[in-house]
Amino acid sequence: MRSGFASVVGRPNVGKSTLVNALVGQKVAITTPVPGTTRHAIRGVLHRPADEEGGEDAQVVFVDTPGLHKPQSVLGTRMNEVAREQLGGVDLVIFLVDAAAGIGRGDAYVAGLLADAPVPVLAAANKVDRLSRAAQLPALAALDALGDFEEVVPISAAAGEGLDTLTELILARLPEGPPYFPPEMASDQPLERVLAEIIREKAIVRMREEVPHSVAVVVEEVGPGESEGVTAVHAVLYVERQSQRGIVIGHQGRVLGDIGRAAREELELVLGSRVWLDLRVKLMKEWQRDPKALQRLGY
Ligand SMILES: Nc1nc2c(ncn2[C@@H]2O[C@H](COP(=O)(O)OP(=O)(O)OP(=O)(O)O)[C@@H](O)[C@H]2O)c(=O)[nH]1
Ligand SMILES: [Mg+2]
Repeated sequence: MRSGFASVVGRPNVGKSTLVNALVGQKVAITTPVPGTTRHAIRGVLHRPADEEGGEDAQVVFVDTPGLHKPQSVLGTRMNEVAREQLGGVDLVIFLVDAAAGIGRGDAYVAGLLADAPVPVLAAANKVDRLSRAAQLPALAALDALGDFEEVVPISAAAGEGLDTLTELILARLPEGPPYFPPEMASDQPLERVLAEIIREKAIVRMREEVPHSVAVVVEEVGPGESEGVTAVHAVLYVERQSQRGIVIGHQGRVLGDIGRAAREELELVLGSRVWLDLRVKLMKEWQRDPKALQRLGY
């Protein structure tokens, strides 16, 4: 069988997590319109059995990474490190850009880092569903000019365009190898992390400006609830400043209530049971700038 690891890297918000979810065929990473959403390296596994026409079994472990950016906090620096660590120890790298937003300096910076990558790089221009065919060509040319890539392909992670082609290009570059994950595993993330990320996603999309970046979620306990068939999830949503507490809770607790309801719906799907969500808001002053706090929060 063929198997291997493929990292997805790029500047924030280009659609890396959306792409990994689409390639894996299920949600393994949260996605939001806010740049800087992904904070960990998240492995998502595509299990592909040999098809009828022959071929062989394959397993691709995609690695979603934080967007590479100019850091403004210890967290930002840590996120960049996490992404850069995933340029090594993999079989290939997928360099993703947002073709609809235009290819710019942030992309050129990432391309510069990839120039030293010891593995083949496939470049993909994402979000082409937002571009006319005529507008795709200059975008692809601009991407091609950024480096020495094995291939440059147009895709839409959200609309599913070009993903079969991209998958074939990836599979063709994987070595013979063993399966790295058992067939039932789609992600390497521990359950508590998966649940915390879902809650964070629901919070981020209800926040503005700097608040999404100040939110961290820790799931402290998952266990049987008080009534039969209910799972109790105890979670803490951390903010950095006293003023953010009020924003997250909202007038008469409405914002927190909305976050909790949206999160609970998805937690129930993941856990396959009814969920009682105990979600508390706590202040951890300036945690983004505090290495000890980062460690406590799992970053
Ligand atoms: N129109 C369109 N939108 C897309 C596409 N792919 C992703 N998006 C949107 O782009 C936004 C960012 O997507 P993410 O997948 O979270 O981006 P990311 O690169 O993982 O971002 P960070 O984790 O912040 O670095 C979301 O609103 C997605 O819905 C696409 O192919 N077409
Ligand atoms: Mg992401």
